[in-house]
Amino acid sequence: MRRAGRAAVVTAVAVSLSLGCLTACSGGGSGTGTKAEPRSGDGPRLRAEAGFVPRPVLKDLAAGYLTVRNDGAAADRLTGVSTDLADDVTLHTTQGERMRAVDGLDVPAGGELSLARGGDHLMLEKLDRRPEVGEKVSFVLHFAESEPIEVEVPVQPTTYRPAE
Ligand SMILES: [Cu+2]
Repeated sequence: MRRAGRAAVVTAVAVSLSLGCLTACSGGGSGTGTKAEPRSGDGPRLRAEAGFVPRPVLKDLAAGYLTVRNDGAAADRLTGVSTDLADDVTLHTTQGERMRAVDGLDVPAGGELSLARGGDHLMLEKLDRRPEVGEKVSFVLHFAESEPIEVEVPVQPTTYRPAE
């Protein structure tokens, strides 16, 4: 019985910690709408950098590319993405000629996750519409550790490649 009691206390602490995080997250959204400051120096510190969506050829499938930089001391992991353009967004990796869905993509400490043609990318399915070149698509990136990041990327011509 004692043992069970202690386990229950540990669980309660874990729950209150995660509730604290939830409160902090939703509190952060009521400010100016810019991204929240990192909570401490030892965690991941992420920012999303300009990406793009090539104008899809069909209405049912599009790709998304962007870079997530991590200036923090801990790694994080992109675990999901949402957008109002499409019902489904999956994370894809490319192996040889084949794409494969994965449940997360690592953002290394002091490094970056680069989503680019021929490599890891976002796969958008069941689009609401076929977006025009110049239109902005907004993504919300969800991470294992960090708060979600919202990023807007432009629609580029279908065969566009960024200059490197
Ligand atoms: Cu794909």
